[in-house]
This record gives sequence, C-alpha cells and structure tokens, in this order.
Amino acid sequence: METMERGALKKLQYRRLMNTLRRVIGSVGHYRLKMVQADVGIEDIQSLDDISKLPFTTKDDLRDTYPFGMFAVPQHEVIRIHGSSGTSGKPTIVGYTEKDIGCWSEIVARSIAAAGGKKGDLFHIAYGYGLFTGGLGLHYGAEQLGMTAIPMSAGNTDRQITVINDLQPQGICGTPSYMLNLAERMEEKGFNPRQSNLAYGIFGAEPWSEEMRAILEDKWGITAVDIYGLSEVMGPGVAVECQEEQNGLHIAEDHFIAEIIDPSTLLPVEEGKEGELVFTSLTKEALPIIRYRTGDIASLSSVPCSCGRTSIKMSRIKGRTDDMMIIRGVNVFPSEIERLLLQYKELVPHYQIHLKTKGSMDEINLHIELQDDLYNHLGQNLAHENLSRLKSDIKHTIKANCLVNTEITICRPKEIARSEGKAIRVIDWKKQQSNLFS
Ligand code: DLL
Repeated sequence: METMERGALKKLQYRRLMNTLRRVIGSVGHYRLKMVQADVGIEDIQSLDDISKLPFTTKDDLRDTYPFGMFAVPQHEVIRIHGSSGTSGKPTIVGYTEKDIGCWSEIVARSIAAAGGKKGDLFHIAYGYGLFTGGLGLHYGAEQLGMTAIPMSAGNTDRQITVINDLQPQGICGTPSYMLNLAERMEEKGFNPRQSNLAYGIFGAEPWSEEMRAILEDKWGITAVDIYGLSEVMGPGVAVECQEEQNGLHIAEDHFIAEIIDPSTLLPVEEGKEGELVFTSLTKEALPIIRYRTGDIASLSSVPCSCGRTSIKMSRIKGRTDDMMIIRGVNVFPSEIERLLLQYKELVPHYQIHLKTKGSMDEINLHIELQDDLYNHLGQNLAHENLSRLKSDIKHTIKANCLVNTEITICRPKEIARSEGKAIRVIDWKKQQSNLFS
C-alpha cells in the first residue's frame, strides 16, 4: 500500500470514497441534511476532484451532535471510544468498530516501521493513555508490528527513567515537550540520555520545530520523526515522516484524502502553498468523516521521496488557526517564535508566550530560562548587563523575523512549567481578563 503506483492508488481512493459516501448518506442524518442543503448528491461525485463539491465538517458539527449523533453504526458495534483533547467545554467523542481498530493499528504499525522500529524491539510509550488517542493508538500499532510495548503513559517521570535505564528500549514515543522534560530530569539525576539504548523517537501531538528536533536528537542520540493525527480523523498515524528523509510527513492515502484550503475563502490552494488541512476518511466504519476542517496549517508536496513511499507528503504543522496570535495586525504562530528562541545556546529549550494588553495595544511577553551554568555564573543577577544584551538581541531577532515587538522576562531555573503531555505555549491574559467580567 505504501509504495502503490499513484494511478492505482487514485482508483482505490475513489472506490473507497464512494463507499464512504453511501455509508454516511445511508446512516448519518446530519450528513444527509448537509448534502441536501449543499444541493449535492452522490451522482455528482464522478471523480476525486469532485470532492470539492461536498460540504465541510467542523468541530461544531461534532459538538452539535454530541456524543454519538454522527456515528454511522449502532453503539453495540462500537468497541472503543476516544475523545479530543479540547481544552474548553466537553470533549468531542469519537468511536471505532473492530475493523476500525484493526485499520488504525496497521496504519500505526506502518508509521513506527517508517521511523525505524521493527518486530522484536522494545518500545517505550510515553503518550497519555485514556480518552487521548496517543497512548492506546501507539500501543496497538506497536503490538501489531510485533514489538514489545511498554505502556508507561505520560508523567511519573522518575519511573520512566528507571524503565529506560533497566529495560533498554530501542524506540520511544511521546510529545516533544515531554521528551525534553524527561531528558532534563534524567540529567538532573546524573544520567546521560545519550547513553540509553534508544535509537529512534516518534514525536507529535503538538507543534514543534526543526530546531527542537535538533535538540532532541542531540540530547538523546536518536533519530526523531514527526507523527501527526487527530482524534476526529482517527488518531496518531494519519501522517508520519520516514527515517530516510525526515522531511515532510507521508499521508496514509489509502485511508485518507488530504486537501489544503484557504481558511478564509474555503477554496483549494495550489500544491506547495500553505493553508488549512482538510481530511476525508476512506475506510472508517463507526465515524466516517467528510472534509473535516482540522484548523491545522500546512502544505502538501508530491515530490517523490527517496524512501520509495509513493504517498504525498504534508509539511510540519506550522500551528493551528486558533493558536495564531494577531499582534497589532501582524500574524504570528508560536512555532515561529520557537524556531528563533531555540537557536540561542544560552537558553534552555522551554519557553512560554504571555499575551497581554498594554493600553489598547496587544503585547507579547516571552518567558525564557537560562542554561544552569550561565545562571550560576552570573551570580543569579537577572539585571546583569550581559543579560540585557541577550534580551535586546532576542527582541531584535524576533522583530526582524516576525515583525512584532516583544518584552522578555528571564525566569528562574524551572520556573516555566514543564509539560507532561501537550505543552501550553501561549497564556492569553486578555481572554482570562475578559472571562473575569463575563
Ligand atoms: O494529538 C493525536 C496524536 C497523538 C498525534 C500522538 C500524534 C501523536 P488530538 O488530541 O485530537 O489528537 O489533537 C489533534 O493536535 O489537530 C494538531 O493541532 C495537533 N497535532 C497532532 N499531531 C501534531 C504534530 C492527537 N505532529 C491536534 N505536529 C491536531 C503539530 C500536531 N501538531
């Protein structure tokens, strides 16, 4: 499937798309209604290009039909439930039939293999287990590949270190921010993460940068690949990088059709241009999803890959449309700031962006921490002139690249909260202020 000739793949996608449409029209009232409203019928979909005639699905559709309204099978056929990691309100609930779990496991097994994992390897899973799809998603994929899965879940960091030291897994997965936290804790306890037996890591579930990859690969002495997915579409494994190129994520196109649209006009954008990722599932039974607007910003590329996989690739996620900060009219993604900050060897790779209002103007206050030796060397004097120079250099770099002014706060060591799952990069005090009055 991964090396299928593209013509044959397109035929397979079309056949599976039509099956999916028949399924949702036959069993999901919400989709039936939306297609009537959009004045489109199954007979209008004569080729894959006609997918653009179909209405989009959004998180609101799932919320409006919460919890099971968009399921296409009776509940007794659903063998597992997961949920999205929405930070506010109720989670969105997603479900899987036995066949769905089988497909998902196979896709994740392929993803782990693409990263360098193989049968017989010990695989340390540091994604959370629970409603979040990360832990169980990677777990079933690892077992499917014939690995020995170590179900650590997230947190309990000292115990994770014992297991890495004693069981000597070859592979590990978790959020990039947690992997950084784990490495830091290991160093604190006097261990060198590079001396573990780990050879590869599969990191995702949150935006991260090439600079973060370089730091993680160096700290752990591993090859680190990016894995992408979302619960509404399946979970981890929708796309993954290969260890050969580590440059763009192969989309599991036998199971999903990817599109990129302009989020303001909703029209398709040409290959290579950034826009919002939209996915249609092709094999899911319990919760088929049609043109789901992910809110994630990326681009697509059909440039052939040296690994031999024939699927198109998506770029690293730049951020979510709803994470984009608009500072005095300028759009900035947290990942762009991360890319710049992580180039400073004086800093630890933990940071937080505080959004505030000063007068009527929005303002960014960047919280950063110094490397321990620098902090100790300066006698912990945060007003030291070397630090003033460092701060103004960072401000200048961010202004030159992102066109926004920033204030810099140097925090004490470990003052910035360390992540155990998805890192909270942006604290929006403006929202918190307005919530106080609402
Ligand atoms: O985060 C699934 C997952 C688990 C992916 C483990 C990778 C590894 P949700 O909790 O539903 O599912 O969150 C989905 O997380 O829309 C993106 O905004 C973000 N996201 C996921 N993977 C990446 C990634 C899982 N590799 C949301 N890079 C998505 C950037 C990512 N953002």
